[in-house]
Amino acid sequence: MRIQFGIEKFIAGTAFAALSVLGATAHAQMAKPNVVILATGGTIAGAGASALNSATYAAAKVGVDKLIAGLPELANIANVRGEQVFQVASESLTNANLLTLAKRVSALSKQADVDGIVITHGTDTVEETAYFLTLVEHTNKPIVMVASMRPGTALSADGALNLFDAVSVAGSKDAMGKGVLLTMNDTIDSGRDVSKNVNIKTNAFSSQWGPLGMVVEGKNYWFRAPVKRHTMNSEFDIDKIDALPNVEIAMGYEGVAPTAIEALGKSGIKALIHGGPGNGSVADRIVPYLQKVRADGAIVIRSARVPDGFVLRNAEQPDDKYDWVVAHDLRPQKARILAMVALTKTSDTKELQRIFWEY
Ligand code: DAS
Repeated sequence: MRIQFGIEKFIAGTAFAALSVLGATAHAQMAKPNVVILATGGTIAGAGASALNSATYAAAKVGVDKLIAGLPELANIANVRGEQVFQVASESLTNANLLTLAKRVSALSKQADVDGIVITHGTDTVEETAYFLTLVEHTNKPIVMVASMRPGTALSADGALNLFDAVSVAGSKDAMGKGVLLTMNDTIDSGRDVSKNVNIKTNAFSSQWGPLGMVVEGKNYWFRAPVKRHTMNSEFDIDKIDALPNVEIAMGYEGVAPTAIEALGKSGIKALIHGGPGNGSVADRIVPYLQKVRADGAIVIRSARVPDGFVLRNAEQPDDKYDWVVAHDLRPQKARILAMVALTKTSDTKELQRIFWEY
């Protein structure tokens, strides 16, 4: 009986201990946010031939499960799972890819068991995807884009800490309601404002109006909040968008010929972004060609190739007279994103100009 009683007591004790551990683990897991990583490719998934290849490598090689497995520290801050949405270098993404990604983000954001979403992406066009998502995702949950300038195989690779930071921010309640974010190089930028400004350094990204904050050792330090409309305050909803109109860009420069504008005008575009020098200037010889684009029914939007500042309406060109729209502070590539989204709702130039002021 004694032995029997002893064994029963041992089994009971072990079971209790096991349940306590399981309970503690479950509690700990419950205490940690649930973060989904959507992987699309880029350098953060890249691989080079040697540790010295920080700039010569193949992007979009490493799968999301390997990225997660290579960063066991993630398990300390969140319950993480991954989905491989695409595996491409971001310069090759298409409008169809944007819609697929945005619809997956929307579906996940509606799940009660998802607290935040991280999107790993190439650096070349992450600023476009980030702006698109901030315009069309109706959620307050953190959506955090992340990329890297060096592949994980390189000396002083930046991807691992960038990804850790992104998961940390995506699992943070204080990152809610700030629109889509980009975490790179310890910095948290607004997806609307951020652009890639250096094509080969780890401090490649910045916003002309400044970052929103920093993330250091898993803690967020906020210094400002976005004032332009986004996410829950946006009139655009990806769940109601199934196609994006064709919007193209033509640059302005000394000696520019009208060839590109003429060809684009005949290609069925719904809007043409003109990326002019200075304050969105248009060469005298080009004005008639843009007027024809407008006369043929497409919208003309004046942006500037100058990265900072903003295009002033009726300054370099009589926009009221020509019925043109100005892109405010948006660079041509971002003006194209907003124009595509806006044109899913209206082609009225006064409404479009309002949208460019507000978003
Ligand atoms: N080609 C770049 C891209 O995929 C690689 C990178 O920097 O992520 O955007």
